Amino acid sequence: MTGTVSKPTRSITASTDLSTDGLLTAYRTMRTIRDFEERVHDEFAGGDIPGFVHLYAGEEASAVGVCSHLGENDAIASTHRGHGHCIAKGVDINGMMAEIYGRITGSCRGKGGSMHIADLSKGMLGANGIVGGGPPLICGRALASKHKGDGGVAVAFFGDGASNQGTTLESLNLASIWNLPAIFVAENNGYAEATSSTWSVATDDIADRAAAFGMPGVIVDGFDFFAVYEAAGEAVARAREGGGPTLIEMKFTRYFGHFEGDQQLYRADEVKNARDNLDCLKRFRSRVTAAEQLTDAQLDQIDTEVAAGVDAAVVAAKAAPKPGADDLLTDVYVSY
Ligand SMILES: Cc1ncc(C[n+]2csc(CCOP(=O)(O)OP(=O)(O)O)c2C)c(N)n1
Ligand SMILES: [Mg+2]
Repeated sequence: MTGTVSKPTRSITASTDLSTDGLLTAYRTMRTIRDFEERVHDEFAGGDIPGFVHLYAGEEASAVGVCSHLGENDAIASTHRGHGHCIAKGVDINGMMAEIYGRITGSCRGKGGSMHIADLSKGMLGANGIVGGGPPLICGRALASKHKGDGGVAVAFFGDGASNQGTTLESLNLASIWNLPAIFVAENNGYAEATSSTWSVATDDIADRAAAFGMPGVIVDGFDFFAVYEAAGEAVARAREGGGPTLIEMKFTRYFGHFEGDQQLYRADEVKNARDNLDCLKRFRSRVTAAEQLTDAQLDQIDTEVAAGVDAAVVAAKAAPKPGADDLLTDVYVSY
């Protein structure tokens, strides 16, 4: 089962500095990720989507709570479970859906698929099939920003499994000794494939490792958008002001299997409990309606608009052509 929380976990806080528009955008983005993922889950079962697909549903508050603080000058590196990070960083869902279907209209002209969606124009450095591949990338990006003095911050999202990779630990060390504007977001969903983090992670809390690298470490309830938003806001502000890196650990549950097709024989009813009692979208809705910041009608309207947008993305993706033989030798090298 998932790791025991041995320290206070940040949960819902008293207030937020988000405006009405900011709240609406955060909800719309989380809802877009959820609908996108639920739809890809259904479509994958139909057999038209090639390759491996790893879904992010359940973890939306992490991507959106962090990326709400980022702008065009900031960059993120993602994982094999990357759709949510892409959407939160502003990548177009039409291009993403087409990419997942392997169509020429895709974000990477249909040649990357689910695990390799990237959009450098949005500061989205790429989903990544290499577990632990993101942390070194953001050290490079953060170092570049530091040298250029452009105020940019770089964020790596990675899993509990990736937290054990040498690349991640080396990156934490580099970011600290170079005092980089870097943020390391450990998305602890309790499993690396079918292996429980209680078997694979030596400490109960990944955030504890921050002390070994001389940086702040914080544990956040990853189902709670507001707790994520607050913790990420502090980390981003510190990084921008030259205060160096932070390690943030999100604790939550993924709603689908490790990959589409996973029978999930290693877990029982934790998903039902999370969907019923912990879900980030439900909690966001109850909090903002109770505080009279937004109304159910406003949120319902977003639900309707998002569903239509995701539907249109699927229709367009299915209708688009696949790359042809002529496309085999294009996009092989990047021109600088
Ligand atoms: C370097 C490397 N080792 C192993 C794998 C196979 N692999 C793919 S995903 C995964 C588990 C990753 O778990 P975690 O980091 O917790 O991310 P999660 O899938 O839970 O989001 C593994 C071992 C890989 N892709 N790359
Ligand atoms: Mg994991």
